[in-house]
Amino acid sequence: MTNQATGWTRDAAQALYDLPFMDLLFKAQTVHRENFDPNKVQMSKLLSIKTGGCAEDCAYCSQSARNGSKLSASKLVEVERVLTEARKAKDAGATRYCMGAAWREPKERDMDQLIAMVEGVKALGMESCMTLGMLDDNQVFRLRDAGLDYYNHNIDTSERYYPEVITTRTFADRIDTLNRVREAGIKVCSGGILGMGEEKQDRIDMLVSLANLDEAPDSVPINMLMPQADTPLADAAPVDPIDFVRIIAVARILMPTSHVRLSAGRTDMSDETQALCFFAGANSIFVGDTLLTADNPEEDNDMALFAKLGIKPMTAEDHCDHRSAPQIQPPNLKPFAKVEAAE
Ligand code: SAM
Ligand code: DTB
Ligand code: SF4
Repeated sequence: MTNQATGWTRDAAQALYDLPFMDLLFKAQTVHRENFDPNKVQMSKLLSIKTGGCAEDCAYCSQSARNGSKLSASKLVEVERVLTEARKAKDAGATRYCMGAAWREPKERDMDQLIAMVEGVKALGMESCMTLGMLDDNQVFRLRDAGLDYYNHNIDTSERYYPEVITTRTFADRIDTLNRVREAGIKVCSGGILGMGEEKQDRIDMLVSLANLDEAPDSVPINMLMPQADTPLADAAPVDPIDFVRIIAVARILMPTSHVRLSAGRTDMSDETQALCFFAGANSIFVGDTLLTADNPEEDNDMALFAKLGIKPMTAEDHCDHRSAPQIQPPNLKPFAKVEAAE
């Protein structure tokens, strides 16, 4: 089953966003329960396989050589080290291993090593994901033939706001790579970042663009900007947590069968904000104390939060079956007004 393009309009998405918070969350949770087990969250682990020295100028990124960041450029990590880390992630419960490189696009000389990484991760029984920048057809086919499950390539923001954030490649370039990946049969992971100075409308437009791709992405990471020293967005104003939860809820409603990932920025979120994000339909996180270069909550903290909320990690089998998840109904799903009328 595919995620059919939905034809969502900006007005319809905005009307959802502007609902009273309780109504929006009720709707999002209802859609969530129709498509997923609401008490399960998928866990992915990230590894930076090539850090720093990137030729692109993404204003949020610590790895751009153009941002004057002090992060030094590394070489592509050895396959064996990647697989050692992947084994540890699997033992800690992660079902997907995501390998990220600070590149505009991969070079031909790196392809054999990348393919060995995908094959090695697959051999461990984990899903594989890569985020390597733009890909041409030949690279897409080689990665697909190696067994790559997901490719992450974020649109990051609305088409309107995009040039304020990145000038070295266009919004259309990003969509081209996403289409190439999907047409080759690799699952698409695409989302964006809140907190880069964009307007509310840009956040909504970003979700509408994602929902209206030829197929909605299988996985939608929503990142809260983690301001990085020496970047143009180092002093960006924080995102209001309620606005963040609203975007998660709208993402869930616009893309009912996609995994919505509560991604970067959880170190600055309270347990309560994260719980609201899960209630609004987020059902995936990155685990482990480091993302690519930035901090992420310690594993113990995440497991304590899951225990408090009665959330269980999604297993590999759950992941395959998510679209036939039982439609679990909570008690008292009646709207408040009806409960009152009955008294
Ligand atoms: N170089 C590749 C690319 O940009 O496609 C892959 C790695 S890149 C770091 C992956 C994504 O991480 C970006 O598209 C962005 O959405 C997110 N990201 C990067 N830095 C971030 C930050 N400081 N805060 C929040 N999200 C960030
Ligand atoms: C995504 O949307 N977020 C992840 C993943 N895809 C590759 C990356 C977040 C990076 C946060 C900043 C850092 O670790 O450097
Ligand atoms: Fe490079 Fe990716 Fe960072 Fe942009 S987000 S500067 S492409 S590593």
